[in-house]
Amino acid sequence: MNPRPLLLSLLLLAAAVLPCPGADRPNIVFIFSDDHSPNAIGAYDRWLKSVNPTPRIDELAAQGMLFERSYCTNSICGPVRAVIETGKHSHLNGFRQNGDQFNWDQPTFAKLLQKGGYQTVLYGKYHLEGKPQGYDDWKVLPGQGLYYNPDFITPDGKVTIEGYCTDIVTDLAVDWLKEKRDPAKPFLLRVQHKAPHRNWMPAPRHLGIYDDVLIPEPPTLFTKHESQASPSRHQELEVDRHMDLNYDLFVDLTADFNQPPSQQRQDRSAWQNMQRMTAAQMDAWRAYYGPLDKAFHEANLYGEALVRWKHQRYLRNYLACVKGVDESVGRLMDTLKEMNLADNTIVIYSADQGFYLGDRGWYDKRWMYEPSLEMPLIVKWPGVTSPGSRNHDLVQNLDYAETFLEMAGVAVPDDMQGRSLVPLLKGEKPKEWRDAIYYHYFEYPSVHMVARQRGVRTDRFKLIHFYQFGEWEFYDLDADPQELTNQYANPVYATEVARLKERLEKLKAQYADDSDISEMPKSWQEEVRKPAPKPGA
Ligand code: SGN
Ligand code: CA
Repeated sequence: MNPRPLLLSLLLLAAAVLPCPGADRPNIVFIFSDDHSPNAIGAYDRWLKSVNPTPRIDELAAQGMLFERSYCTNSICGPVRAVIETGKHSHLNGFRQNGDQFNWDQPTFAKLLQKGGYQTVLYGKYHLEGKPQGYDDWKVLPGQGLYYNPDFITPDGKVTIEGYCTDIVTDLAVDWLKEKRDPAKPFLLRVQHKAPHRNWMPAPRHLGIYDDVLIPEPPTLFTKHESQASPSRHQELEVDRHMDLNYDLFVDLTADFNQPPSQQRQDRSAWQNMQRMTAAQMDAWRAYYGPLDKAFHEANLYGEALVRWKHQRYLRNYLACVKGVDESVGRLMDTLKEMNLADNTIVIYSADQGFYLGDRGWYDKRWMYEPSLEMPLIVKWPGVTSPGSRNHDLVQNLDYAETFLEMAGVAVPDDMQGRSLVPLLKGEKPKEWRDAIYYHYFEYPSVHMVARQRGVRTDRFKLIHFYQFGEWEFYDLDADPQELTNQYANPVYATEVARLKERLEKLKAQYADDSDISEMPKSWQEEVRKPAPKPGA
């Protein structure tokens, strides 16, 4: 037998199954911000659209695919990121809540990409603690990171970089693209912003950019949560009762930053950020906020008028932070074009979860209600995603690792729990795409006091179980997209409620979530109101 044809077929087979080492595999730029609600992205066409908050992200959406039903698995920073690294739910990857320590020794998609011949780089906020593995270069913010003149942890130790965090992280990425990458290899470049996370501190050049605009209010700013389970009324994230004028909105903060604030505030981010400002940065802040504070004190507001004023100030600051992120996306796209990389580079924009921008009267996230369950997701893949397309399938951060691997032609491990989005990006509608997503939030009691919850969401219905309290909620999202009327006890929905309960059990089994849910809430006094640690302790 002539061995030639056999050899040829073996070579062809190898070429089909092994990732090809050439530079023709697509590069991936993954831009990930923190707490950026789809409501604050123009392309999502929601209630803040008139403000035109994100012209450059909208440009990305016009060139790629926008996911309308993109949801997180556990609406809080570290856990969402751990799921992205591993393609596994929180109960399996071990990072259930902020403050947990990510086990970097477990398999991650970045390690697999690296093995598959990709250069892998991570800059900015990661919030997983520990030394990142799977990255050729990394510079990450410790913990939440700071907006002004932040520290970075690097393979060579800690460095402080002067400037505004969003700009610095973008500079690191642009510099890597221009000066450091190996042009012979495809790459994964992760650009991860702190913005627009609390405390919403804009760059000096963006202070006041929305002062001439009356920011729209969400329709649920004054919702009372009357039909909801009790946890909705016993949280600590209301614009009215919990958003602090001084700490969150900087009223009078610029006037006395040289005086140590109360012990409780010293270890919190706003004060640390103020302390770090250069004289020029602080002057810009005083010049901007000083006159506004004076006018605020003179107006002597209370009740609903005060809530409305806080909401305006909150969103002006938040959207000014978003502006920095939007400019970053623009700079990265411009750089790729300038370097002739745009045609072979996939650009992804996403954020770790949604955020309440006054929706339901709240700020922050954590709940399974839509404003915090959602994650923005926009993907431009030249030659693959149809420009300006919109996908309506149920997708999650659980799918990202698998997606990156398939994009790079690297095999997806069997124990990852999500599904690659590549077919969806190609415009295909795979048979048996998931018809429900599973959610489990663990961090309670903790800051903002949002109860543990888990649940299931289908196209049309949502069931939430506040299991420590034995309470349930059920929504018909078609009839009630704002989730204002809990239909759990309504006999009209009894069959659907029973069906979703069953679905929840099946998902629990499918994802092997055997978390102990019998744990009862610990006392607020004992767990949350512990004295603040001493600075430096
Ligand atoms: C900090 C914030 C909270 C926020 C958590 C989690 N307080 O504790 O408002 O919910 O982080 O955010 S702050 O005083 O630091 O602003 S996450 O996005 O990192 O999960
Ligand atoms: Ca976050």
